[in-house]
Amino acid sequence: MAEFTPTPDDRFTFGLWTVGWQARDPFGDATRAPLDPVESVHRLAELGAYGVTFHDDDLLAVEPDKDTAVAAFRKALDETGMQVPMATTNLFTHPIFKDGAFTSNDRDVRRYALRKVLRNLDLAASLGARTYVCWGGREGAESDAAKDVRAALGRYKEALDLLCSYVLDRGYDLRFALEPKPNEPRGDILLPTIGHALAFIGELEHPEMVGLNPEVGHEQMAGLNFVHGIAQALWHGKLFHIDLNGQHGPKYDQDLIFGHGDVKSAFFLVDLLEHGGYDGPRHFDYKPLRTEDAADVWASAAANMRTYLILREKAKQFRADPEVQDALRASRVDELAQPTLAPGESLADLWNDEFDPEAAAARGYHFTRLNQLALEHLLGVRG
Ligand code: GLT
Ligand code: MN
Ligand code: MN
Repeated sequence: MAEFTPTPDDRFTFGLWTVGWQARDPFGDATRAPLDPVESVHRLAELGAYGVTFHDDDLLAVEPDKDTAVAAFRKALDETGMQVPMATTNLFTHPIFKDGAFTSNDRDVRRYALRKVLRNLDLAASLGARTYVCWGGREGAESDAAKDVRAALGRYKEALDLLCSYVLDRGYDLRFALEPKPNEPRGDILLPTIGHALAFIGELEHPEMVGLNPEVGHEQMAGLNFVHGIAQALWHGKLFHIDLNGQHGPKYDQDLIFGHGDVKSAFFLVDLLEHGGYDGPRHFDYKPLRTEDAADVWASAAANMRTYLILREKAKQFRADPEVQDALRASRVDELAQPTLAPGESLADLWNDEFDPEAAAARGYHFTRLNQLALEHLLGVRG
């Protein structure tokens, strides 16, 4: 259906490492050939995407010379009008980072990691990126004896403070977004959840320059409610960017297509993003299944965007349905926005309430009706 055909106005973006994933896993070799980033830019543009994102090393997938690779990438961007709203550094593939980058026990490695980020920050800024993601997949440990976590957090803060001061010195229009993940590849990763990362940001020298890039599957791996996490990130003004994908509960990081995991959570997530004030790119960080061939990769990229658009339409219909509006009122969802004390009231005024706790306790909230209405919209039997 044409209404579910993406356009750049929808601001869908993809990491080069997503469609370019060769499907190597801990048990098996690659099932797909390397993909030229130039081809990815063109194919994604044809599918209606708005932009691409990249790690420094992603640009070298088929062309080993950095200058040549960057020139070809820039040309593809110019030819297609594709944007680069976000960039990041690969601080996890090379064996040098086996004990982490910013928090490696080896000081020389920490210094090398900073240089690797600085180099790519210049490139990111020159391509117009506004967000710089830090996913610390190798920042962690397998043994509690191996890592002094308090010292590691000190080094993590030191790295971010230095990177912020560099961006300020250069006058770049860039902000950092931390991406939490509980585990994998490390046994335990530092800043494992949205909540841990938010608390950490409060300790930084430039907290206003650092926010979050939460990923659906990373919170769900920890059994957490992603929609609640995103709502809290929005409440703190810290949802700088988002990684959309799918996950079936607490297990290894599946990076499924958006909506191919917990579809009900995906529905409420789209509802929140569309009606909750997030105006950044809708970035897909997924992996085409290892079983898929080169052509299937593009079908999977299209599926992410189509699923988002379908859910966006469903969320709109849900909000517009008079029965849903009635159910929301009956459940008093809107009453929560009302401050508990009226303007001018003080705690002393609470004593004037005439209130029957037993009668209030007996009243139902009718949440079942609301949930069933959401489910029926999602299943396509309403609207
Ligand atoms: C890696 C990871 C993702 C991060 C990427 C950004 S790299 O693919 O699994 O979740 O977003 O560094
Ligand atoms: Mn991610
Ligand atoms: Mn992931």
